[in-house]
Amino acid sequence: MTDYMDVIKNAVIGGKHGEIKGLVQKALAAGFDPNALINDGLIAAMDVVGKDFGTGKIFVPEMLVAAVTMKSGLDILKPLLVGDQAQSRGTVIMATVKGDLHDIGKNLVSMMLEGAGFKTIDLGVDLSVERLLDKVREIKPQVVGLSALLTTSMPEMRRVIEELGAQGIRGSIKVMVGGAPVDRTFAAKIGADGYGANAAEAVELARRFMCQ
Ligand code: B1M
Repeated sequence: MTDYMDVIKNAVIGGKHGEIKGLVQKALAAGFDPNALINDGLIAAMDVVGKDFGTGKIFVPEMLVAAVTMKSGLDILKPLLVGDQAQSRGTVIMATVKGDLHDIGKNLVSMMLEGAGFKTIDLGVDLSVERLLDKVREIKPQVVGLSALLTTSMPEMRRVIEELGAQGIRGSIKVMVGGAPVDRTFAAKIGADGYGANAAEAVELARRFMCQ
């Protein structure tokens, strides 16, 4: 039997954009679990890509093609993760903070939240504090989820939390943060309500917020 997990991982690493959708479809037909394909195939591949970029083995164009390839793979898996939203568990606003264009992790968290029954409004990347605050006032979500992949964009998370406080709306909103350089200590230091190491933890956190 073909080990589609390895084939898919290598396809993302190699930026085989034209092949990935077919490979994911074949893996599903062969009985591979969608969540495993995401975690052990697509995400595992991006870890390798990140390391190769860090060591200078590859450069931004290769990293970009790998990201596009991963997104195409996710497109096939997304409908399988999104569940019944007839009864919304609550509203979550998701965004990647100002100065940061990385959106794969944030998209994954949004997908999993939707799958868990949350109404999820994804505001995209490079989101300014001002625009986010406007949206919070308009939508009145229970949870704001912030993603950052760059150490240089992490301080924007603190700015969002401070501004929510300055506008007098911090008390009615839970803020969760995540992204590769973020950790629990940083989350506590900036006054976030919680930190998710991955999409599953983010969903768990959002569920807990709804019970508080
Ligand atoms: Co960039 N990049 N990148 N990049 N990139 C990193 C982050 C880097 C670590 C690579 C490296 O050096 N090894 C490095 C950052 C170093 C640092 O800050 N210390 C880096 C750099 C330097 C850059 C540029 C500056 C490169 C340049 O131009 N010279 C540039 C910056 C652009 C900008 O943002 N202003 C840049 C650009 C890019 C691309 C555009 C080419 C592309 C992004 C494409 C896209 O997202 N549409 C890209 C990519 C693909 C990466 C790596 C390789 C992969 C990121 C990824 O998608 N991972 C990355 C290296 C790495 O992280 N290993 C790297 C897969 C994804 C599923 O994981 O996003 O961590 P992740 O999300 C996880 C968890 O973190 C968590 O759940 C997700 C699922 O498990 N999570 C949350 C995420 N958000 C959450 C929110 C939550 C809870 C959990 O609650 C709200």
